[in-house]
Amino acid sequence: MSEFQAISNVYVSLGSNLGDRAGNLLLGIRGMLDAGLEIRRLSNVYETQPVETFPQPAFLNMVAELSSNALPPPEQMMARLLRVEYALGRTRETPMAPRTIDLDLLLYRDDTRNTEFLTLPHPRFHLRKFVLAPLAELAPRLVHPTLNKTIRELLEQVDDNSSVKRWRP
Ligand code: PH2
Ligand code: MG
Ligand code: MG
Repeated sequence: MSEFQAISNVYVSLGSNLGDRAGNLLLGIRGMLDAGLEIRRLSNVYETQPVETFPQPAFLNMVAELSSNALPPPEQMMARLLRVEYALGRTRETPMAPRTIDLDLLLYRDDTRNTEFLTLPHPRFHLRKFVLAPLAELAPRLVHPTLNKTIRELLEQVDDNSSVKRWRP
């Protein structure tokens, strides 16, 4: 195998706005590692204003880049992410309610899917500055598989004026 591997193009967004937000992000990362998902790089952490939802506490958001080593297929990967969420006390009684942890599969290489269980690429991430800003740190030149624009272009063009700031504890 080549020593120089291509960028894996598998990205997960992490978000928390309930309880110990930074601690929950760390537990989310730990949970993904324990679930056998190899994380290659992490973005910085951002404090972000809630969007597309009723008023609620500010989020901490970040993005993880996964290594393609031993990567499970997308559905299995989503199932593992849901298990990590559940283990960290995530409930789904009220849609869009504040959450201890949210793990969203943004991109799985160039795969596209549209089932009840999983849509790929994530159908709204290109509209969300809280995803595009951390993702652009890791992969500015990555091309969105269906929109055919780079992450940097999507961030420059996004119609989202919500506050997204580097988090400093
Ligand atoms: N997640 C949502 C809806 N709105 N807003 C911010 N700032 N961060 C999030 O992670 C987020 C959101 C649905 O999952
Ligand atoms: Mg989400
Ligand atoms: Mg989610």
